[in-house]
Amino acid sequence: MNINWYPGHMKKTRESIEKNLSMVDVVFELIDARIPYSSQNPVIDSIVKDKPRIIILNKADLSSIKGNKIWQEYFKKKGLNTILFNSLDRRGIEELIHMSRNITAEKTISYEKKGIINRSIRAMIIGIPNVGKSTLINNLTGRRGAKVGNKPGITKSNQWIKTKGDLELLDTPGILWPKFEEKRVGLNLAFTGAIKDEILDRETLALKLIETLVEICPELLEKRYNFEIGDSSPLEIMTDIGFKRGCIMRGGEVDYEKISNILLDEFRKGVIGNITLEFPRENTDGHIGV
Ligand SMILES: Nc1nc2c(ncn2[C@@H]2O[C@H](COP(=O)(O)OP(=O)(O)OP(=O)(O)O)[C@@H](O)[C@H]2O)c(=O)[nH]1
Ligand SMILES: [Mg+2]
Repeated sequence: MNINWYPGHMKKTRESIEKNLSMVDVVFELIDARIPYSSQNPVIDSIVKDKPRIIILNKADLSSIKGNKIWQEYFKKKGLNTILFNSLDRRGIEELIHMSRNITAEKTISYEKKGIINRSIRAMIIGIPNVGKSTLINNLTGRRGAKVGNKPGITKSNQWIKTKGDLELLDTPGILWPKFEEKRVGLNLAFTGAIKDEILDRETLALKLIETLVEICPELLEKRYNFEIGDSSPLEIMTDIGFKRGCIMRGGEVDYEKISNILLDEFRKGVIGNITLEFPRENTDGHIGV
């Protein structure tokens, strides 16, 4: 999905998410475990307010184990419920449902006191584009997911889907705008494919990715492409990898477009390794802090 965000659009989006939030018991906030800072909406706290929230560090199958641990701790320390997740895998669902029940227990008890028993927990998924919202909805509902139809007092366009664990999920996720201001954030979003490649031409983007990987995990880059970095510049590295991978044009020059596409694609698929691109400042360890 290609969205151009402008102030009026953000206001409208915010209002529509807030309207939907008022109908749910818990919010599933999806962020990308490779770039937890860059992929979190800048005003998320003011949108969600005190509604119970679970931070889902999605695509945790692509980020590093160390990064996962550090970020999970980071959010926990902020008092937020956080789980590491892979939307493509069904195994995390139980934990998500369990956590949803726990953090909405008080509400459930107050309903039960009023005689309303076996009430489903209602949830909504929010996050920036491409973070995995639809994948999570599909995984939660599975093939048996049946629409439960409109509930009284709910605008017609909203459908609730019954999911595993007796959850009811709003079928339309809230698509939030990403952070824009910081250059590093823009790059991270482009590296992971959250924003379209057009912000930078792919060759420049791939060079920036090499520069970043040399800083964060030079050993993974060397291992994957079987070379030694030494004091090579990103362009020299790209040229080297290009030759190695046979990305050569007629005349013997490296096909930079082709090798750039390969590098970006392999990074996004996790082929280069499990890589977290940013860390909380207190855990930078010489890495990129936010
Ligand atoms: N490896 C991995 N890939 C994932 C995960 N979740 C989603 N994806 C992939 O990420 C891409 C985007 O997933 P979607 O579910 O379409 O994302 P979305 O948030 O619905 O995106 P928009 O509808 O554009 O806002 C797809 O190629 C998914 O297969 C995950 O946990 N791990
Ligand atoms: Mg989607």
